[in-house]
Amino acid sequence: MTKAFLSPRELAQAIGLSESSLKRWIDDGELAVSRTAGGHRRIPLQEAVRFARSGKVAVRNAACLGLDVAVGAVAACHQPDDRLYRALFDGDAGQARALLQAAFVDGQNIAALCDGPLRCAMGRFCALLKEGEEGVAAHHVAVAICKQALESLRQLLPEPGAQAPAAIGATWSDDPCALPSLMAAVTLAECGWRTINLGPLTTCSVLRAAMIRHRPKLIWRTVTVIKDHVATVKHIRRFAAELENVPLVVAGPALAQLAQAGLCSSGNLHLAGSMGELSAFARGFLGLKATRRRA
Ligand code: B12
Repeated sequence: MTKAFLSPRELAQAIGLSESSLKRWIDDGELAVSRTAGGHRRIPLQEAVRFARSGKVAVRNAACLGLDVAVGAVAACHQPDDRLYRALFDGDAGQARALLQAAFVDGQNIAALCDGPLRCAMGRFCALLKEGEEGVAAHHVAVAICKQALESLRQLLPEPGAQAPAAIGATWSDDPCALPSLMAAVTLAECGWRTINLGPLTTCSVLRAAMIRHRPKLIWRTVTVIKDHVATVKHIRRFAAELENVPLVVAGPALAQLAQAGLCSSGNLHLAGSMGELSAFARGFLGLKATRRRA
């Protein structure tokens, strides 16, 4: 169970500083703290993690942050990481979460973790589909563990402010793959968006209902397993046209077949290849808005 707040002593131990040095960082405004009724400083976990990832200090003992990250990070690169794959295959949710949290606290961003180690590890499950129901069961266990780990990373992000723009997304209506849409939600949350993920098998009409309520500034759709490519291309184009100026980002392994059936980026429809691209697009979009407001 992670703690919501840390004392200056706990954070000082985690980053190998003296308590008095840490209090100086606090007094200089480098770290936001709240006070207990007795006037003692308390650091919200998300703020402690932000500080640890800022590059100004290095985490020496992440267990002091209340995270189970003592086993070493996975590299956010496109090399296969056997430890993550083994954890997913063995159903070891704690180990998978620990590997990913370690990489995150080390400074890796969510998009890089999704595009790198998570994608590589999940890709290795393909071969198991040939093994019938046992293979399918292994897929579901791995997906469930990845979902838990991603949710645990989301807990370490600062809460989006009241003014944060909303983004809504879901997988395509006949697509059962849960993970990419959750990845998009957590990637956008890291970029400062308030995200609502409707998950797999979501129709456009359900998405429309959510849009009326949450007024999103960005929509994402993931396309992993698509049955009718030609019909889906038509639906995506029609849906994008309905959204007018709201950008619609579509991505996933089925994109290649959809592109063959004539889908391409145009107007508010953006085809992406990775969470890194989504992150760059979402950050660019916010930067653009801020510049326009200043002008
Ligand atoms: C898990 C899985 C399943 C699970 C899903 C369980 C669940 N609850 O989610 C189950 C067992 C149900 C399943 C079933 C099937 N599957 Co399957 N499955 C996978 C597997 C192994 C992992 C999917 C996953 O989560 N990947 C993890 C993410 C990280 O990887 P990714 O999807 O590539 O996403 C990355 C990028 O593409 C991009 N991205 C993806 N979406 C989006 C969206 C946005 C907005 C953005 C910005 C970026 C982005 O960013 C991600 C991170 O880098 C993939 C293999 C693979 N390489 O992915 C096959 C795969 C998706 N399955 C496939 C197939 C064919 C099937 C079946 C049809 C097999 C069959 N013959 O029965 C069935 C379909 C079932 C159905 N009901 O329709 C194919 C799809 C081929 C295609 N579209 O071209 C794949 C790619 C395997 C393959 N190489 O053949 N599957």
